Parts: sequence; C-alpha cells; structure tokens
Amino acid sequence: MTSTLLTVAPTGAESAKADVPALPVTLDELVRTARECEALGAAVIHVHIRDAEAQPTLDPARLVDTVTALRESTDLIIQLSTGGAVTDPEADRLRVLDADPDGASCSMGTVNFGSDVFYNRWDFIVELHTRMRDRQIVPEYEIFDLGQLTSLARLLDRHGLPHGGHVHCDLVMGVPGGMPGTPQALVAAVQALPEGATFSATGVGRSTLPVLLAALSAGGHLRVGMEDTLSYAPGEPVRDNAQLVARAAGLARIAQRPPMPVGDARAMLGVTDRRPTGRQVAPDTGSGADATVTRLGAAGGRGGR
Ligand code: KMH
Ligand code: ZN
Repeated sequence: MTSTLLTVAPTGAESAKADVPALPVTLDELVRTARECEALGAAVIHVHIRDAEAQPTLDPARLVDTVTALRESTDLIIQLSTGGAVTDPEADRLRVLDADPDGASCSMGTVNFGSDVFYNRWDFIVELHTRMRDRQIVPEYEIFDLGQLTSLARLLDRHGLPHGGHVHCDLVMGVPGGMPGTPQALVAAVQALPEGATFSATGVGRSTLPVLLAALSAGGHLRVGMEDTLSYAPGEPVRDNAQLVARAAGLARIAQRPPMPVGDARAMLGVTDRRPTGRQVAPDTGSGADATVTRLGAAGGRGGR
C-alpha cells in the first residue's frame, strides 16, 4: 500500500500569539507539539521560531537550540524555514543552514504575500540550493505559483540535483498573490513538476480542505498546520496542530494511503541521518519506494530527474 508523507507546519511567521493563543511559540510548546504530531503520523516538521516576545526570529543560537531539542525528543525530519518572515534579510535566511537541520525550505520565486512581498531573487535561490547541497541538507522547494516550477526546472538544469538526489516540492496554494487553492491549479502544478519529483500540498485558509483532498486524489503528500490554517471549520478555531494532523491522517487512511513512517520518509527524501546513534533506525523498506509519486501519478523511484 502506498503511504502519505505528513508534514506539520505548526507556527509560521505571520500569526500573533496574542491573536492565536494555541500557536506554539516557545521551545517547550514546539517540542510538545512535535511529539503529539509525530504520534499521530507526521514525519516532517517545518519550523519557524519565535523570540522571547513571541516575535518571528532567525536568531542562530535559538535555531541551534531548537534543532537540538527536536532531535533529542523526536525522530521527525527537521526542516527549518529559510523563508522566515517577509522582512528577514537574505543573509539571515542563508545563515539558518548553520543550525544543521535535516532539511530546509527553498522558495522558488518572489510572490505577493497579501499586501507584503516575499522576495526570492534568482541569485539568492541559487545560493540557497548550492549551500544546502554542500552541507548535505535536503531542500523542499516551496512553490507559490505555477511559473516557479519553470524556475525550478531551470535551477536543476543549470545547477544540478539537490543533496540526496531526489526532488520534493511543496505546493503552497491560496496565498493572496499566488496560485489559487483549487483542484484545477493543483493539477496544472502537478503536470509541471520535474520528472520523478514528489510533492506535498497545503492550502492556506479556506483552501485547506479542497487542496488536501485534491492532493490525496492526485497521489500527493500533505502539509498541514497552524502556519497555514487557523479555522478547523467555519466559525471554529483550530484547537491545536494535533487536530489538523489527526484530520489529515484520517483522510489519508480513508484514501488508503496511511501516514508514511518516518524511516520511509527519510529514505524517500534522501535525508542524511543526523540523529544521535541510539535513535537511528533502519527504514521499513516495505512501503517507502512505492510512496514516491511521479508527476503523472504513477509509482516511481527516488531517481529525480
Ligand atoms: N513566512 C513566509 C513569508 C518558508 O517557510 O520557507 C515564507 C514561508 C516560506 O513561510
Ligand atoms: Zn514556512
């Protein structure tokens, strides 16, 4: 049976703790969230951190402490955000890699972000992609709009495959300024993925469920969490990240593609194991390979392009 990679994005950089009390912003809250979500089937955690005032930060020491704490407390694949907040300078975003995460996001283009602009210059993208490979960090290419997949093809063509040899994208849909969170947009994006790539999808706000269901039916993987979704249903605020992971895991099971074990996720994404020796476990080779979904929805291997 094929399986579904579940990523949790618990915090983000856009919501204020004062407005969303359930948002995990301290290290303790983040670790507790990570453990709960792992128990429910998440294999990857996409991490944004906050400072002592709960404001978004890319502080290097805090990032190191966060990676260390998550690695000691869970087996999750730790993916740090290099996107940060829209105001973060490029140098700070590149320095995120110094915290030695398993993976990191690599956004594939500039996009309007509500009334802000999320800047991702071509030269910055190339630098991020190259530094990640040099440091054996697996990228997740964040795709906010269709043309960014053309940029990804250009990046791989000119600068080669990432560390691990496998290309994994996350379609971030429904951002005001990016592609809409619709099945039609998802299908268009899936058709434009590089050959052999896998994809996750996340729909922001009201597009959460349509994107989740479309991604499952198109053979994709899922990202959920309070970075993207604050309402569980109309008029019903999300209780916590675990609630969103539990819903995604349940729908994945209904689709007969249950949550992917973390060992299989590590194998699929080509993650270098940085866990302390005692925590390292061999992947369950029974379901990892056939969980890879090509852009046409057929089964495929890890080869990338
Ligand atoms: N907070 C957004 C401006 C990423 O994590 O790499 C960017 C973002 C993407 O969330
Ligand atoms: Zn993010």
